Parts: sequence; C-alpha cells; structure tokens
Amino acid sequence: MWGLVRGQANPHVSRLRKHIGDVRITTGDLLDQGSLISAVERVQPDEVYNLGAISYVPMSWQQAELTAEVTGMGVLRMLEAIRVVSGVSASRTPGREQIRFYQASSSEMFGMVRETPQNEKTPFHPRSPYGVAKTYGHYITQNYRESYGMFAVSGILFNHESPRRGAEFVTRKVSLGVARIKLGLATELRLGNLDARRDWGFAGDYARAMRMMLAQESPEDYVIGTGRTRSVRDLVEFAFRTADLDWERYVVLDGKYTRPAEVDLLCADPKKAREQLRWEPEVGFEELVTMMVESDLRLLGGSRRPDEEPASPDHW
Ligand code: F7E
Repeated sequence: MWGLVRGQANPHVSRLRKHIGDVRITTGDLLDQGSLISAVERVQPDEVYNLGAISYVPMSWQQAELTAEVTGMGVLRMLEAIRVVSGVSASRTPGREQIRFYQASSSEMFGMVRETPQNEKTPFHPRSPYGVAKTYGHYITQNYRESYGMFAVSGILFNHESPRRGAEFVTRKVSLGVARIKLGLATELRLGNLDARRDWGFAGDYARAMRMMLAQESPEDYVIGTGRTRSVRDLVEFAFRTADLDWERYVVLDGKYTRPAEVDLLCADPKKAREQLRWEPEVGFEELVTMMVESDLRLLGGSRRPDEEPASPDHW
C-alpha cells in the first residue's frame, strides 16, 4: 500500500507514521499533473483513492481559487494520470485489469438541500467554494467513467469522524474542548451555529464502504451516511455529559465561527449502499462521541507529547 505525500519533508508523515504502519510513501501534488503521472507510473496501483482536498469548509472562502485547484481540478489531474499511464483514450478503452479510481465526494454538494433525506439522485446546490469544487470532482469522475469506460466511482460521504479528526472540525473541537475543561486547562469553548444539523458517522466504517465500492462488478456512485441527523447542540450536550459537565456553563457563542452561507441540514439515505454493498455502519453517534472525548482526555491528561496536541489557529 502506498500513500501520496505533497512537499518536501512533509511533517505529517512522521506524525502519522505510528498509524500507517507499512504504508510506503511516494511524492506527488494534486496541483502538478506531471508529478501524479510519475507517482502512478512508479506505484503501478490496482486502486487509487483520492481523499486529497482542502477539506475545511471555512478555509474555502479564504482560499477559493486554491480550493478549486486542489479539491476540484486535482480530481481531473488524478484521473488524467491514471488514463495516461493506462494508455486509455476515447478509441482505446481499458482492459479488465484496469486501475480502479475512488473519488471522495461530499454531502456538502447537497448544500441547500432539495429533499430530506438525501440520496444518489438528489440534486446538488453547494453553499461554499468547497462544495462547488467537490461538485466538479464528482461530475468529472462520472464523465471519465462515461467517456473512457474507466472504473471510476464517487462515494458521497456524509461527515465522518474519529479521534484522529483535525481539531478545526466541530466534533474534534468539542471533544478537545470538553477534555481541556475537564482537566482544568480551559474555562470555555467558543462555537458558531449550534442549530446546524449533520449526519455524523465513524470514519472507520466509511473507509470500509470505500473499499467495498471498488470491489463491485460495475462502477457506481453511493451515498454513505447513517440516516440519522443531529444538531451541533445535540453533539455539544452529549459530549459534555459524557464528562459529567453541564455544557451551558462553558459554551460561548462566537460570530467568528458562523459561515457566509450555511448548510443547515444534512441527513443521508444510505439505502442503495445497504442493499447493493451490504454496508452498515457499526459505530453509532453516542459511541463515536464517547470514543473521541475519552481519547482526548487520555491525550491531554496522560503522557502528552507536545507534537500530539493539535495547534489551534485563531480562526478555528
Ligand atoms: O462543521 C457548525 C458548522 O467543520 C459542521 C468536512 O469533512 O464534512 C465536513 O464539513 C457544522 C457546520 O464540518 C462550529 O457551521 C458550529 O454547520 O465539522 P464541520 P462540515 O463543514 O460539515 C463534510 C462532509 C466534508 O466534506 C468536509 O470536508 O458545525 N459549527 N460551530 C462549527 N464548525 C466548526 N468547524 N467550528 C465551530 O466552532
């Protein structure tokens, strides 16, 4: 198994080493077509999973053009690298042993939702430069499948979380906030819109779904989520309760964390994945939040290594 890493001496590699075991590393950049062709030539993969993106939604307003380049055009470059290395063209379709491609599409494409719950046929109405870029990635993946007969699929993944989630995302921000308050390291947690609703699941379950999609006979897109929606307020309330804390004493609303255009409500209809992939999530919301709070209590309360506690820039 190989991982694609951007840049020289990327600090994430040493930090992740203990988690990624035997994964071998090659270099490449979603902004650089030649580097992706070289990476695919070197690795000769059976499967390619593109999870690379500027993935923090607020950042996409600050760096809209870069988001379009990395999160949107990066998908085209990856598809092109696979197509060129496989020698596929409009007149020469891939053989049976073709490279299979997975694109991490996002529930953010549904944005201002047209129906609830959202399934594979629900129209898109993205609400951020990130959502718009992901929508391009989704359609270009579909287009390469239809144009060149490539085994290219998109998983439309709803929010997926774990103790390894970046500290800027709301679940981890809350679990770290609870742990800091419980351990006397902080006295408050500043948040934005508590009314937004999301369908939160466990990242490990969703990674399993990605592999299942590439193991199918035919390439198709799937919605992956739990089918249950909860508000940020529900998340906060439950996370504080797991540590015997009353959230209303600590949570402060701060307009700095509200977005120019919000996605108010997401809820997956994962029927197709359930029926065709036989995929079911194994970890529920309460188990997930408890896992994250307990992990951060251990991280901050135990033998903490300075490089393990996530830094928090001002805008997170
Ligand atoms: O926000 C609200 C915020 O940043 C969730 C990415 O993985 O999932 C993720 O996107 C909700 C939003 O994730 C704070 O307004 C309130 O409504 O955790 P988030 P996201 O934007 O849903 C999708 C599927 C992706 O594809 C993305 O890459 O929580 N919220 N207060 C807050 N959010 C943050 N981050 N910080 C707050 O203080």
